[in-house]
Amino acid sequence: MKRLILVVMFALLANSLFPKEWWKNAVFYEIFIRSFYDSDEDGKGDVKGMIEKLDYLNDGNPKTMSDLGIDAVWLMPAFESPSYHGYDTVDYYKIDKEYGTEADFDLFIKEAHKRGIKIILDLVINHTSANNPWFVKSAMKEDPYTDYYVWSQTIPEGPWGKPWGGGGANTVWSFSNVRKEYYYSIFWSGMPDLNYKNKAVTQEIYKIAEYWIKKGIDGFRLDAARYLIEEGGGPGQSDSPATLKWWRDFNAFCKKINPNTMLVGETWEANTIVSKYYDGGKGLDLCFDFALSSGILAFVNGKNSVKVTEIFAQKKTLPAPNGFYAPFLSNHDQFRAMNMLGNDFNKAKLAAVVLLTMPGTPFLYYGEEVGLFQNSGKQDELKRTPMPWTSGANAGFTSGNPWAPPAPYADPYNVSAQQKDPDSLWNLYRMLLAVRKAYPELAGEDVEFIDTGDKAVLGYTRGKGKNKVFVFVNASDTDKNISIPELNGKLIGFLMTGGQEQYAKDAKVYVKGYSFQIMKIKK
Ligand SMILES: [Ca+2]
Ligand SMILES: [Ca+2]
Ligand SMILES: [Ca+2]
Repeated sequence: MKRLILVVMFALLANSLFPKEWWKNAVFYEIFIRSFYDSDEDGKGDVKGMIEKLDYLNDGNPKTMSDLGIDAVWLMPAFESPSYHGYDTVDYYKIDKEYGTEADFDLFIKEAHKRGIKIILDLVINHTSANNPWFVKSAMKEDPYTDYYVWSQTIPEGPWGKPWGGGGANTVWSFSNVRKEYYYSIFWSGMPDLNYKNKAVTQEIYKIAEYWIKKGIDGFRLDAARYLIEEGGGPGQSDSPATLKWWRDFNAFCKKINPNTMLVGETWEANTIVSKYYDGGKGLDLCFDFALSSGILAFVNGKNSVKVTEIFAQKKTLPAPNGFYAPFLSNHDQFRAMNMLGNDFNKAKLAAVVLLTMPGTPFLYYGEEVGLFQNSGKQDELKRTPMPWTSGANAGFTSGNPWAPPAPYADPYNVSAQQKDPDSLWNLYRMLLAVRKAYPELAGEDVEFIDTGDKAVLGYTRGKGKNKVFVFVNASDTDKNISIPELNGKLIGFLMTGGQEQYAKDAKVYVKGYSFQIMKIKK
C-alpha cells in the first residue's frame, strides 16, 4: 500500500512538469463500442455500456488503484453506418442507432470528462458509405453533390492499384449503374472516395469537425490518412503533396476552434513516409508507429533487440521528433498481440513493459490489458471480439445473445479474475501506467539505447541528468547479469516496487528470465 501512495504522490508532483499538449503524457485506450459492454441485452456493446465501464478505465480519483488509469479513449467509428465496424459513414452527425442516442453520447462525454478522460473520435473521411445520401445524390448528378466524389467516364490511365496489392488492375474504379460512370473507391465499391479537389467537400468536413469539437470532443483519429487526395495512378494515390497540405490546413482549422484538439493519423507505412506528416510541426499531432509495433513483438518473440534499436536509429535521421510517433502493440486491423505472442503471458508482460516505457503517446487496444485471446482465422471480426469481463455467461459482456462469440478462454482469463491476482497482466498494466505518470521522463522524448552485451536484453535510458530512468527487459528464459559501470557504487531505486539497493563497485544488474527492471540512481 505504501508504495502505491508513494507513486500517487509522485504523480501529483509530476503533473506540473508535463508539457502543455495534453496528449504528450497521455495513455490512450482504443474501444470498439460493439464489443466493449452491452447495457441493454441486445448483444451489442453500446454508449451506455461504456458509461458503466468508465470507472474501470479511470475513476477520476488518483488515490484509488482499482482502475486501469488511462487518460483518453479512441472510439472506433460511432456514426451511423451499414456495416458492423462503421468504417463507411452514412451520417457524420448521428450516433449509430445500435449504439445509442445523441443524449446517451452527450452523457458519455460529460461522464468521461468528469473523470479526466479525453475522447477522440474515429473520423473516416477518405470515403463514405455508398449508402451515404451525398453519394446517392452524386450518382444522380444532383447538385451540389454532383462532384462530391471522384467520377470519370472512362477508367483513367493507370497504373491504379489497391493499398495492399491484390484485387487485380483498375479495381479501384467502380462502375455506377445509375450515373453510368466510374467512381474512384480505393478500398472497395461500397466505400467511394470523396473528391477533395472540390472545395465544397472540404467545407462539408470542416462543418462536421466543428460540430463535434464544439460538442466537447478532444480530437480525431484520422482513418486512411494517406489516401485523401490522389494525383494520378500508382505513387500519386497516396501521400500526395495535396494530401499533406489538406491535413495541415485541417489541423489549423481544428486548433482555431479549440487549440487543445488533437489529431492522430493512420499512416500505415514505413516511418520514412510517416514522418512526412509531421510537416515541420504544422502537420498532424501524432501518427501511429506501425514499425515499432512489429519491432516490439519481434524483440519479445525472437529474443533479439536489434529491430527496436534500428527503428530508433532510423528516427534520428527523419524530420519528426520521437514524440510524434504513437506506439502500440496491435489494433483492430491486426492480429491480437496475444495471438502474435503465442498466447504466452510472460511475453505479453514484456511487450507491455516496452510499450509503456517508450517515447511517444502509447495506445492500448481494448482487452490487451488482460491478454485477450484470439481464435486463429483471417476474418477481421476475430480481432474485435467482445471484452472478457468475468468468467460468467458470455464473459460478462452481455446477458443477451452476443453479436460475436466472446474471446476464447474468458474463463479464467478475464478482467475480474486478473484484478484479484497481484501478478496478473492487468495489474502489471495498471502499475506501468502509474509509474509512467509518476516519472515524467518515461513520457518524454529522450531515449538512449545501452549495449547490454546480449541481444536478448533490451536496455535503454529515458530522460537526462539525475532523473534518468534505466529500463532492462530480458526476453530470454535465463537469468542475466548485465554490467552497467554507470550504476556501480550507487544507491539504486526500483520504480515498480518502490524498493532500493546499494550497488557494490563491481555490481551487475540482475534481470531474471522473462523479466525486467525499471530503475534510477537515487544517490
Ligand atoms: Ca446494446
Ligand atoms: Ca483511480
Ligand atoms: Ca482519396
